Amino acid sequence: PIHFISTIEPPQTSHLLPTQDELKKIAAYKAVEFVESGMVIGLGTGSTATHAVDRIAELLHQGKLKNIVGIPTSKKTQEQALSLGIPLSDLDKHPILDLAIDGADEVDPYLNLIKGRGGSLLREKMVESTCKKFVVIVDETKLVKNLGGSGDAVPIEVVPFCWKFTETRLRNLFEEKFEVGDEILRLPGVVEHGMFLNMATTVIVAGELGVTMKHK
Ligand code: ABF
Repeated sequence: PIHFISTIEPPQTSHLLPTQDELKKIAAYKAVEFVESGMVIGLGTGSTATHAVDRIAELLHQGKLKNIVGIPTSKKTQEQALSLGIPLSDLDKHPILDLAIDGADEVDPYLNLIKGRGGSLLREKMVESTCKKFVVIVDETKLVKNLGGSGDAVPIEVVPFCWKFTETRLRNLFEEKFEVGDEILRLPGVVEHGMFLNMATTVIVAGELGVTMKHK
């Protein structure tokens, strides 16, 4: 069951209508309220997650958070976190995370996600499949009734070797069946797909009228 909590906080912005980036920042800041001192945190990737990384660093420098360890989900996030002085580690040393915060491309009513259109996907799935809480942060444009509802493709990561051949096999598979899930993964050459099913524990949605949290 999904529990909805409307926090009924209008976005705090300088002008009447918040920009999309301001909405992303609002969702990110709200998610960082879940971070506690001593936690091992998955640091997401993308234009929304970047605000969360900034905020974590800010709270660390203010002394409001202590002993945080971050596991970055991409090289880009790793560089950002390092430049901000967030201590980093990896899954070898920390196989279970307390929390991960990341954006998404689509969120359905059951908190299933499509991710990876920003380019990052495999590392995200590795990190976010082993955390106790996975908080997803989006602006309201990411909400869909059904995954794929935005009309954009599901990202699939493949190995570079003969990738066009793999692409053709994938297209044939999609033609044969309407619903393709982990079958994709059985195709040689495929590394991972961007459907994150049953992984998010909380989704924070920032919209023009306020912030909504959905918990699983
Ligand atoms: C990454 O960020 C990707 O999985 C997803 O494609 C994207 C969402 O990006 P943004 O927050 O920039 O819309 O986590």
